[in-house]
Amino acid sequence: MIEVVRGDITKLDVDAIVNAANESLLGGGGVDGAIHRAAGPELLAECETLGGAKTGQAKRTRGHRLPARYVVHAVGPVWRGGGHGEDDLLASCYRESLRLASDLRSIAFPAISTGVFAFPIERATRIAVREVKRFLAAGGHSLEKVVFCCFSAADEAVYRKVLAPE
Ligand code: AR6
Repeated sequence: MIEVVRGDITKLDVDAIVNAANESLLGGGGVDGAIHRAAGPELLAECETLGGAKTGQAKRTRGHRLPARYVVHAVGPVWRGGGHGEDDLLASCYRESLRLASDLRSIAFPAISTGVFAFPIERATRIAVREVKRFLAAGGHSLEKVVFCCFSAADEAVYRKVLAPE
């Protein structure tokens, strides 16, 4: 049910991909830039109707020119040392994204906040894995597959380590 893949999330044939966005929801660099480039200008036009989102929140749009039917735009926290609610805000991103995809069968996540926003990768991965496992176990959704899409081999190794049975 949980898979780890390495590559470009914009290429994945899943019902929804999650975007690591910022509060404007109007695009940026990193995975956000890649998703907007691949989805086409129709995605930005739809995002302009959303009125942004607060850190820890998520909003859903269509996928436009992406293989994925939907994009869930989640706003992760900027890492400020760990004492500013970063863990809870990141956990909230995963929960909100999963809730917005609970009518779908498959969703793929990037490593939210671990790029430009500088959240430590292993700490972020433990939160991501915990929230996904809890959500899947709680039921009340139609998800059959959750993909963690890693951009680097180093990130992939962290996900595989965190997901490995004890
Ligand atoms: N597919 C999968 N993962 C990717 C891709 C891709 N095509 N491109 C980058 N990554 P970041 P953040 C990985 O910086 O830290 C933007 O400007 C990347 O290697 O994209 O949440 C937004 O607009 C890293 O592992 O997101 C915000 O302002 C992960 O995606 C801000 O950056 C997240 O890195 C958000 O920062």
